Amino acid sequence: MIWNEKFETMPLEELKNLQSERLVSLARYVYDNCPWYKRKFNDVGVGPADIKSIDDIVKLPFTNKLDMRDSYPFGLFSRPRTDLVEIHVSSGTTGNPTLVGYTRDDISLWGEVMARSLCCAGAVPDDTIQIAYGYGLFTGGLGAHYGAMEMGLTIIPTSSGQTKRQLKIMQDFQPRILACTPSYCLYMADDAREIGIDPRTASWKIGVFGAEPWSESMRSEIEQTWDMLATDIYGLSEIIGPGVSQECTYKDGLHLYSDVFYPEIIDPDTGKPVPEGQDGELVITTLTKQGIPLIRYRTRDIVSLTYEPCKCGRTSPRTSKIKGRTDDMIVVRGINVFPSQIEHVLLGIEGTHPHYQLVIDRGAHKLDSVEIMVEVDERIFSDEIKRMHALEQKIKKEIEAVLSIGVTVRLVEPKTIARSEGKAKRVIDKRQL
Ligand code: DLL
Repeated sequence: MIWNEKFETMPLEELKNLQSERLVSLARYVYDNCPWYKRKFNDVGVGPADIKSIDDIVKLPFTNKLDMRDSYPFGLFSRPRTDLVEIHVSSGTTGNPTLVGYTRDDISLWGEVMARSLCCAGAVPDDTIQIAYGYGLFTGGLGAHYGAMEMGLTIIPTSSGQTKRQLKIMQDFQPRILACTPSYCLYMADDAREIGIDPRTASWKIGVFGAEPWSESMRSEIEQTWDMLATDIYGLSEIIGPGVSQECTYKDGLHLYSDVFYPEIIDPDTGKPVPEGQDGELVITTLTKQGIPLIRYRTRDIVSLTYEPCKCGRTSPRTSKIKGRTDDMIVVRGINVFPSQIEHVLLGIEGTHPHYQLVIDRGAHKLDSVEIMVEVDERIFSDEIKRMHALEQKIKKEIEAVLSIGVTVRLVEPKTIARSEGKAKRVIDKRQL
């Protein structure tokens, strides 16, 4: 399969009927097969018979990451462990990790939505894809792999890391598609130059980048550096992995496969829906998954959603790029700070790189301090102190204007900030909150 024309271009009214049918079966399925859901439904006094259409979804309770951790390992599953053919784990900072498992049909679904995504990004069956997302418990590598298999691409499963080898493989086999985190893609440009490769001559012409937040400015930087089309892919392990939504070549929002993943956008504080086009927390119900179906799962990711038709002809609703998280947002001296705001400023300043790290600390006077380490060009770093100081002040002034809090800026040499071959670590919070 290359894409699913029937479901991806279905008139909205028909789509709604399909979603309704699927929700009715889902409510019955989890109630009958997962004691955890039965209890949860009973607690709020709702049963499968109350669910007659997709509009009834609001009667059902939300689920969240804590529910998954508390029922670790298999409490939220609707199928016995013996029906699962694969298990993945999403890393967490505290407590139990989040375990997800797939039946054979779930893996087929994953392959299909990832194939839809690769096609949406512009891949064609004759293409070769280099998959530099990590393979293993992380869902990035294998998810992209199943989609590429489904679509019939030639796969180079390099996984993440060993950058020089990635570059050699790119030069030798000339893949047109690259799948990895956006920060790793930029990181590879440094190594390319170091070994004498001009990134603009690389064979990669389409990037399928996700797993971490990245801004429009970072997109331009990647596109200019590598002379490629950089598209955004979104997903999360709990729902399926990568392949929940993906940008088409118009790059005007991410097409969310709502025939299988039903989206709602809510106000994170009240749980109530927000009007179309407004920012809120993305909540997803997996309409057809078998192993660990999730009902109204709170992703904590902030987006807006539109049902306006797209120029590409797909009717699926589109989300904005992920604008932040309800939980990763850092609050400093009472002000909400999103790392993406800082990235945006840096990308607009000549000589700086989007490699940065925020270090937040709480001093003796109980005042939070924010230090921003920013990598700058070699050329600037070896310049006179006076010029470096001026650049530091410029960055400081611009960031303070955007964040409305005082910060210190420290310029550091290229490659000072620890690189990740997976998701970039942007914030070090030393406060004991
Ligand atoms: O990151 C799945 C994935 C792999 C998506 C490869 C795309 C590509 P988790 O490790 O469970 O799964 O992390 C999910 O990462 O809730 C978002 O906060 C963040 N995230 C994923 N994609 C994007 C994106 C994978 N395109 C969490 N933009 C999600 C911003 C993203 N954030």
